[in-house]
Amino acid sequence: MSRLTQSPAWAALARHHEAMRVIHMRDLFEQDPARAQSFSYLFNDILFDFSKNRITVETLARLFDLASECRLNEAIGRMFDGRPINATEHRPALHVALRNRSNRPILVDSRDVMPQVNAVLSRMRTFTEQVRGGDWKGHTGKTITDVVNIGIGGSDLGPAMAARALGPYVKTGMHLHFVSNVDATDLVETLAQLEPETTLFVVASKTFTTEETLTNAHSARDWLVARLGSEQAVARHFVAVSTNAEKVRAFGIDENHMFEFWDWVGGRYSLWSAIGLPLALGIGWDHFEAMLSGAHEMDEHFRTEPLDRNIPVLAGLIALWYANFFGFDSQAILPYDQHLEHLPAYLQQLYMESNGKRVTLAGDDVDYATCPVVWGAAGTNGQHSFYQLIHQGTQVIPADFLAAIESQHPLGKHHEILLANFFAQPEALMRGKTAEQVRAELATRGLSPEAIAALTPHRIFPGNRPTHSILYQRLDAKTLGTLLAFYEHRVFVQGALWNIDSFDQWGVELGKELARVVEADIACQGDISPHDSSTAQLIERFKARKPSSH
Ligand code: G6Q
Repeated sequence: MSRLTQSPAWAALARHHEAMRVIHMRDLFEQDPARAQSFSYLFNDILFDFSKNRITVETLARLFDLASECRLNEAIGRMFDGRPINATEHRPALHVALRNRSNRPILVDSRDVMPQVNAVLSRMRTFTEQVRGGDWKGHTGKTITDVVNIGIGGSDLGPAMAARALGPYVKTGMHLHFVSNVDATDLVETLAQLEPETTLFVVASKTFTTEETLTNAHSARDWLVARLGSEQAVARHFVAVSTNAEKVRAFGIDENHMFEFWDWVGGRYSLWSAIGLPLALGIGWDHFEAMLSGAHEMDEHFRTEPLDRNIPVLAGLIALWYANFFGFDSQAILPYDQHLEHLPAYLQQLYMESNGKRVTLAGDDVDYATCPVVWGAAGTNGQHSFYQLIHQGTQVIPADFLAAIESQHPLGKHHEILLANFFAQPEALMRGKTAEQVRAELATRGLSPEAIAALTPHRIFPGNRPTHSILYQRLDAKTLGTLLAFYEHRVFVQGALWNIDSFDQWGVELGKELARVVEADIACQGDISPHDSSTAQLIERFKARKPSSH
């Protein structure tokens, strides 16, 4: 048994779960009229309402005991102090340094990283202002109107999600595009909308070795050179964001046009680094800095607030309570905010790449569940499809509901209707509908006793299905920064308690290696290397039937 499952706090939680398993939230709300206030937390103008969860004061006390036994405070301190918490790669995980607006020194190998962080931010600012102000011209002297980010995974999802989230703040006449998939459809259909003379490519890759990104970048470069008729054009139309200056040079991008970041920035935590450059080009420097400030405020809260008032700690502990004691293995992210439509995909990577691990830091198999499957879609669309399972399926799926008080596009009654759904769904999920209620409803509609008996089981809603409601004033850059940092730290809390490495990603690395072997098989004329018969059959069929033009 692991240290975690052997701990006294774990055993106490297991006993407490026996009691909580049968308690309905409906009753908890009825017994305590102040329940909403007791389990809600205001951070700036964001209300985190955690009251519709299967928790009591005692649950939280027991979870805090577990956090103390696991020395969560020390783990938080180690991250902020730049200790090598990414143990398998011997690196710190210092995304908090990227938005450290206080400039508190943060040391890596006894050297303060803040001067280099600030130097890159300052170069990003200058470049952003040049491009947006029209001082940076394309090869033929025209102003840039379109920015294409070429990157994948952590070098795509963050800026793509944030560019959509902050769409209303993107400069008029500036268009952001994101190409990630090596499927040529992604690049070809994006380029079809663009004029090379006014397009700037940002090649974003931490390693600058990722095959998908480099393949897309080379094809984009060929397109540009062919259209503008000169290799010289590359200098005015390509910049790079990377940790690998040598590879950037080898691609043909001048080092002066490279924006650096560092190996202590994880891909999925890199939005705050130069990976955010396309976003900054769209929304401008003030908004980009506001996003950093919003995240920094949440960082300071996480770093300094006692555990029992610490919002990401509370959310992380509640998630652990569900994953390990109730056995809920899925988590839905349901933004009632169209601008956050890419948030589920972004958080899917953040959670599942960080905490999708099966061994502890010491390399032992875990004897408890780790990361749930994370998924979701913008509300209200989901209500007309998968919410059926959330309400009445056999699984219980904790869900986060997010919405803004102020719409970015006030129009008629749209926002009131949207928010009515945002309030009604968590209420229904919590409350459910009993057999008595169903029978009474059907009786008022004049149904026969037989019809009522037949229909009742189908129309019962068990309720007791947990949700967090996160209600913010308006989705501006600062709020977005705060929300994203909240999620990063919540994921950290879970990983720290599970004693896993939340900052490596060997499963992703595997994908990068596997395809290269098969690529050689596809390219070769003769026999392919040994594979199982299924894989061999698929490769052979592709080779035999692919059009000769490919
Ligand atoms: C993120 C992952 C992964 C990574 C991509 C792109 O944490 O490591 O999603 O961001 O594989 O890698 P490069 O930025 O090196 O191209």
